[in-house]
Amino acid sequence: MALDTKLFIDKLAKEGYSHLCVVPCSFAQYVINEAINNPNIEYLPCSSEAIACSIAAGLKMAGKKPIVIIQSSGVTNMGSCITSLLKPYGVTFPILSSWRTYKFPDSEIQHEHLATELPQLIESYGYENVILDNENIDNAIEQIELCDTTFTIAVIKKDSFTKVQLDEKHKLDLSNYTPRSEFLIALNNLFKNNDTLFIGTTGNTAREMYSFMKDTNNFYMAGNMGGALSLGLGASKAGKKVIVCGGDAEFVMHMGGLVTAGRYKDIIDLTYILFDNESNKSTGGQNTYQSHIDYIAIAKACGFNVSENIVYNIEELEQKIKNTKGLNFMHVKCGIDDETPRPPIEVVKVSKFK
Ligand SMILES: Cc1ncc(C[n+]2csc(CCOP(=O)(O)OP(=O)(O)O)c2C)c(N)n1
Repeated sequence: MALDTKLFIDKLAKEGYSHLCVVPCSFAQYVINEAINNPNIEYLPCSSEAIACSIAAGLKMAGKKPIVIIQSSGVTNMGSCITSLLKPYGVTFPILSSWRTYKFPDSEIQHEHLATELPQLIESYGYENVILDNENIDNAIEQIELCDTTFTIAVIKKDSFTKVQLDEKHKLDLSNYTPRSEFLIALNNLFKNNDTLFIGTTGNTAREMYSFMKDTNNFYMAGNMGGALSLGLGASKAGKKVIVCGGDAEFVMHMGGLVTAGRYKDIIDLTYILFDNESNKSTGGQNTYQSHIDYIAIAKACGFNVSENIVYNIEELEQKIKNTKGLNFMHVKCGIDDETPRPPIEVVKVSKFK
């Protein structure tokens, strides 16, 4: 059984819920689609769960009725906001978290811990947890009302909502951009059997690297979304030449890492290639709604050497990536490839870089 997603959002809007502050999770894909489609509730995309939580607190404290929707891995990111703002100030609003499962030897090892420990984590914050009723919509709404007034987090199980497609007007058209696979193949050819360390970020970048960069020295970071640049900084401070292949949603999650990296710009060999497909491909293709930001200007302001122009084709990337030194940033616009398989657990679970 699954809840009727359109009815669910309609009922939330009727109860006066005004904003959905979201970091996407594939479990909530259809709720997100309907929130974007439905003009009676505002979809508020957030670059991290910590940010979603603080925005919702601000909305609630100013008289609105927000709801936060996130993935279980993001409950960790919200810890500071929960323990040092929501709890001490007595601010409540519904937080709906997916509950990602894990079964060995699935390579989504980022979910292994919370697959069993999520309730304990929530309880350690001083919150109750309830499993969102996915059979009775009125019960589900009642549970959300409870979360609005008490310290309770509602946990969403897989397949809890019926399918809803995005309305045509909200769909992205990336057909004019070169697919990311072609850029990755070019990198593979350039860095074949070279000891440059490639770090692939959570989301589809790492997955696609596994299919299209078979001959390079790759580390596939399945979780720790937003941490790739800083992981690369650590490795480059330890003497490695590093290229991070990132995504536009991953890039903004812990953007403070740019400030730290910039401090070491003269003594490291680190390049961040932002593969910007304007979407969260791996959680259902939701628009990241980041077209208002100038990635190149941000990196430049933090001390990175930047290619002043956005890269649209393979030749431009090849030219710019050759002989890079120091701290560099490239903004590559790319299209969407078909789904590729996840790297298997034995290539993901590596505790030391080659
Ligand atoms: C802390 C945290 N929040 C949310 C997620 C869920 N998540 C996994 S990948 C992803 C989006 C990645 O998008 P992007 O970086 O643009 O890469 P793409 O998949 O488009 O290649 C999200 C939101 C997560 N893994 N961790």
